[in-house]
Amino acid sequence: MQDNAFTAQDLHGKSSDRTFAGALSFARRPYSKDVSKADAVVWGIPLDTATSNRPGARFGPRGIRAASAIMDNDPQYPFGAYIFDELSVVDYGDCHLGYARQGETAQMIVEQAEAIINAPNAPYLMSLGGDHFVTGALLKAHAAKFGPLSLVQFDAHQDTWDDGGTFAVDHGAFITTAVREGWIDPGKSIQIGIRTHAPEDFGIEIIDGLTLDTMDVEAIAERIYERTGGTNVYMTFDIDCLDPAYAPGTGTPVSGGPSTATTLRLLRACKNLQVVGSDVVEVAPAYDHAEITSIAGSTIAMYMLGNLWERRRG
Ligand SMILES: [Mn+2]
Repeated sequence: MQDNAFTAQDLHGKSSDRTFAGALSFARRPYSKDVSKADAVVWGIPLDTATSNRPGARFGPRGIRAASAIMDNDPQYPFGAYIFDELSVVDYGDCHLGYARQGETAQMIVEQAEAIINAPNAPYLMSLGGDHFVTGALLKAHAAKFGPLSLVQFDAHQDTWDDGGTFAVDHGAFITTAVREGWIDPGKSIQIGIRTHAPEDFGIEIIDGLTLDTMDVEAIAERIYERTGGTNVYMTFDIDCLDPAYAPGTGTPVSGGPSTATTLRLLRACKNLQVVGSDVVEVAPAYDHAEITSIAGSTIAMYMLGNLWERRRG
């Protein structure tokens, strides 16, 4: 049947939707607010009012979903299997936000995220931004459940700017808040691809963009495993980690980042991390060309689910 996003009878399996047609959800997974049978939940957070430069990431979830349509009907590369036959995934739709109520934004995200991850079956939550501020709220929700998290952050930016002592609605300051509030353990956290300077690093390890370019993927992964030491990891992927050649459609692009291929190899090398939640943020389709960035974002998101599928089947 057409339109698997709302006609599916089961959370598993593939759709028969043509790539160019049908109702869009992430990889044609069924839309549902019932997560009780889901191993993983995909959720959009269409917010871009925390951006310091170009807005537009509020259209990120829509762009990623559209680009993910092609990922459904064939086995997912490079996993060599149809991962959704075993991994049950629902698309929960988008976070409800009041764009004019900035002061309530964080709490709205936190409460809705908690409703998902604290369901009795404890589904894995993969969120689609939105600007990077959403990750602050997601860290708060996950830390309330799992305790202080080891953060693995792919990004051109440290996001450690002054938050003014509050949980500021700022996509460049949420790390400051997360460290102060104890949502992340900076001693077990690592940032990959950084190529800007912020005044603070809070002791978080950094593999900067130019250094990354000299390292092989296995060596980078080893540093990530050593740093996180088998603890609960939250993985956040700011699409501006990629070089603008591979991800032009984002709000704050910075030259000198890795290619999509290198990044995907790195994500595969990280498959044994104990990732308890993840997100892909800062995809801004208005600046994109030929869906380059949305395709990259949807592929990174699919790798996150593929790694989860592989980890769960042992
Ligand atoms: Mn960034």
